[in-house]
Amino acid sequence: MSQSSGEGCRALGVTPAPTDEPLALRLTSQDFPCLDQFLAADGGLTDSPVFLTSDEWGLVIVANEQIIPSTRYAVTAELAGGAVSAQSWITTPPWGDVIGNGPGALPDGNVNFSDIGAVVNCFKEVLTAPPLHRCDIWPAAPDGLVNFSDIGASVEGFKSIPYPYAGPCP
Ligand SMILES: [Ca+2]
Repeated sequence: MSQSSGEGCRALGVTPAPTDEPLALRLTSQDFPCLDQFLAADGGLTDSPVFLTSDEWGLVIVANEQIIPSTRYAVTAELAGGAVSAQSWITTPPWGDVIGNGPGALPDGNVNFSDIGAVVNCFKEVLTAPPLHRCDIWPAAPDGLVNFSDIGASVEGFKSIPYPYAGPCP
């Protein structure tokens, strides 16, 4: 079984179960039937399967325009030849949800001042700030930067303003 977590409202974390056989990781979503792609080693998405061992995969962070808040994704581990080894499901936390309750805690489904503060800490490069992929929530394709726009996005999430961008299906 691969383990998956909603690392952030714009990021998935995927860790394949230990196996000697190389496997590919396929990403789909019941919410968006057009999404059917494979993970690349760097967390990008590609149309062709990439076969790696679980050691080579490690923890893969997927953070791009296909990963949007409050959406249920499925990750399927596939062996060469097409056999399915395991499937796991992940639901991303709501728009603006960056951290949970306590140091290093994953998003908990509530968007409050702690989440805004966490993005501010990322912006200020405070040592205890969450990792970049949790704070980099703006724009549609996260740009690898945390700036006032990301802070503003977390404030919008806190105000329950809907996620502004299209999903994985144009
Ligand atoms: Ca950003």
